[in-house]
Amino acid sequence: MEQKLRNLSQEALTALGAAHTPEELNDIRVKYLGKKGEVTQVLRGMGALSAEERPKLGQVANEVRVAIEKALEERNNRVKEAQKEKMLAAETIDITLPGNRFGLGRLHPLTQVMQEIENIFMGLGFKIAEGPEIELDYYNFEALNLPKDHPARDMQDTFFINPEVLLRTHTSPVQARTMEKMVPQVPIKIICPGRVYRRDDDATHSPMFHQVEGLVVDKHITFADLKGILATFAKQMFGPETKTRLRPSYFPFTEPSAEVDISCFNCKGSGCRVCKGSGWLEILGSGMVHPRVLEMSGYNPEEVTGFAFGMGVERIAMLKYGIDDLRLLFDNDLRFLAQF
Ligand code: 2U9
Repeated sequence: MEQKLRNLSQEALTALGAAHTPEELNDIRVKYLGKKGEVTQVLRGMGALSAEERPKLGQVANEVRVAIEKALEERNNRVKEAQKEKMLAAETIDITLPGNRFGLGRLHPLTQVMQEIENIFMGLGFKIAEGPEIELDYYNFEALNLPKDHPARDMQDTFFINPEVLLRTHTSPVQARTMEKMVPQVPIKIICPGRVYRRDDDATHSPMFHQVEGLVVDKHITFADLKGILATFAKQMFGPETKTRLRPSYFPFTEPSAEVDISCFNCKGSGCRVCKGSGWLEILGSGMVHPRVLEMSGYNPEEVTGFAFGMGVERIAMLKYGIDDLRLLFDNDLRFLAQF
């Protein structure tokens, strides 16, 4: 019986050495020291022993019990400690690691160019005027000297919503509305930035694009004012060395009309890839407001005159940044946009 106790003790201590969880430890405690445990069973069997054998064996049994209990406690402490260490290791936060940076957003290149144009004209005393993108045929065409049967309407392929309502093909209706609202007051000195729509879609045309148009109406406004303002704009937008040249042109809402070219900012006029060898780049259209247009909104063309101009923002952005396909501006590919 004594040998059996010693064997059990050895067995229990070996099992404890291999236990790694509180559950395993508890199972071992129950197996050897529980009410029906193996050591307990041996102790119960002691009644059958003789009076001489009993104290001796009692002592051994007690030693075995104490040894197992002690080993249990020690192992329990070790297991708890190991679990705590494992938890701490798993929960470690290295506060010296660099954080995850948020990518900084930026303005779309078109917005940047638009704001640059707006700032230049605001610096020259212009106010910003805005109007609806869904427009009446009247303000988009009629009030701009483009009656229904006018052949010049063919110049713009229009998205009509119904025969009287359309997506504006230029921001000119904003100027027409402003004149109608202001008449007979002068001066008017506004720029009209915004989206416009035309049925056109290729590497240099988009069905939606952006314009900035301008209008000045006052007494004694001449072609020299037009030239001075637009030359100043060109220098501020493309650099102080920029030269301007005017070429005769035709628009139904201006007379006379002129296209404005700037000296190529890339080759300074000697001819290169950007200006296709000519030394000049077309940047906008302009002209003196047609007397009929002034009359349509109630101004007397004998008393006031005006000049107007218009530019495509995408074209300006493409020239300025050397972009060769307009569609890049609308694809929203961050690899492209992040370059500006
Ligand atoms: C009113 C009177 C006159 C606006 C003008 C242009 C010339 C012009 C084009 C440039 C490139 C449009 O984006 S584009 O295709 N525009 O050339 N626009 S004069 O003239 C006006 C406007 C409103 C009441």
